Amino acid sequence: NKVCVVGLGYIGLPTAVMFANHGVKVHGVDINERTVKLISNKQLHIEEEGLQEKLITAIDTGNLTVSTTPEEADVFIIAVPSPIRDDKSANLEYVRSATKAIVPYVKPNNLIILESTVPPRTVEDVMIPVLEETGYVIGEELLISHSPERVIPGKVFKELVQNDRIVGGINKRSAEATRDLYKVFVEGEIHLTDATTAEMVKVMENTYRDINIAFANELAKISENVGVNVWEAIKLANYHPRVNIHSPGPGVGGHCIAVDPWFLYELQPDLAKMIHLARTTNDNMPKFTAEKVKQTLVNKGISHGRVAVFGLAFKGNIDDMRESPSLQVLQYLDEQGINYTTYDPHITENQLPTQTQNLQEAVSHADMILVLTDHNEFKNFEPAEVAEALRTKLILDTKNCLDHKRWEAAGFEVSLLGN
Ligand code: SAJ
Repeated sequence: NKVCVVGLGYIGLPTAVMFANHGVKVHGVDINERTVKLISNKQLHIEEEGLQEKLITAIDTGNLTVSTTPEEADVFIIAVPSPIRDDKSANLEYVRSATKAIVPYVKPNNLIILESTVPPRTVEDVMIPVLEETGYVIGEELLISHSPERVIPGKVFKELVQNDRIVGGINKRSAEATRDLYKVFVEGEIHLTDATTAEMVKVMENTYRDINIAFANELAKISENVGVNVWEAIKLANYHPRVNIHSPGPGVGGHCIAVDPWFLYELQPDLAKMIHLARTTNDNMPKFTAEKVKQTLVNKGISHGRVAVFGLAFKGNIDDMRESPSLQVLQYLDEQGINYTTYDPHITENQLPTQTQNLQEAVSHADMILVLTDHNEFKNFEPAEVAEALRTKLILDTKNCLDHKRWEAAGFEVSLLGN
């Protein structure tokens, strides 16, 4: 078997490397020349635990080659972005163009798998019409399926192996061929269904999480007004065997949870009421957070404060700040006329004018530390190391990730989102 993986991002590259390190010949394709050059030099354009050494092995054994153009193969895996546009409609142009790009290389008996998360019916209505251009009989000569990726950034290699996998074929043969392929490294169960159901399942999973987080955020706001610590309350509620409330926070970022619910809304806006409300609730959290910053400063008699913002990535222990709620919090801080510096040990290139790689510089003359992501580095901080540099020792922990007793011992007044 030879596999051609189209799209070498957060999903495509780990997947390509996994197949290659299980003895499968893999050709990886990306339209970005810089990405291809880096990977062929065994260098990474993304951060993921374990990826570096696995990439080195994959290239050194000769099992993984990369270029900007597809090659003939037995299996094609498409793992390209499927974002939303400004008007929240699904942008399927990458899926369409990746499918078009493989058309000249496809041969009878090939299997084509879409891994990108897409609105239900995309395989049937977008991919199949493009693949019909090959002239091969769909479902007979060409097998097609959707096997949505379900791995979480930061734990990709563990989850690629251990998670159950959903495989939706356009027919039984397609589903079974896809299952046989992933069996090479998947230890979780592989569940077979049809392509449209698989698309629906994936979007449902992320929407479930979005709605649950929105619920937690609503509880956080209510708790603030009734004098309850929402974190304590959620922890206690979750001791119930049938309750699993997620955590509140400064917003929902990333390219999945904040995107996929819009796919369902676009399909059925009149029916997707709860989905829409949850999405807008979560989208309002950066504003709520910035207002809380302002209020906390005002309560201390500080009208034009300076804030040291800790965390730009969209969540803890990753290097990805695309669609990060932190960026929106900064925008609202600007609107409130609050000065800030930003510090994130995982974003090693300065991408913002306010960004510094120097912790002391970040906290120097600040009136507050605002924690927006739960990086391990923040949890392990020694408060005494920074305490002297601040003008006012306030800390607002929006992720409830710090050891508050230690910070209080160093003279800090600690506030929480949802308390
Ligand atoms: N967040 C909260 N509260 C929580 C959990 C998360 O505010 O209780 C925030 C995070 O801080 C972050 C955002 O939500 O800003 C999204 O983070 P996440 O950890 O929930 O999810 P992603 O986007 O990294 O990955 C999700 C996963 N989906 C599910 O857990 C159902 C992953 O398994 C998917 O593969 C991935 O989306 C994807 O690619 O679709």
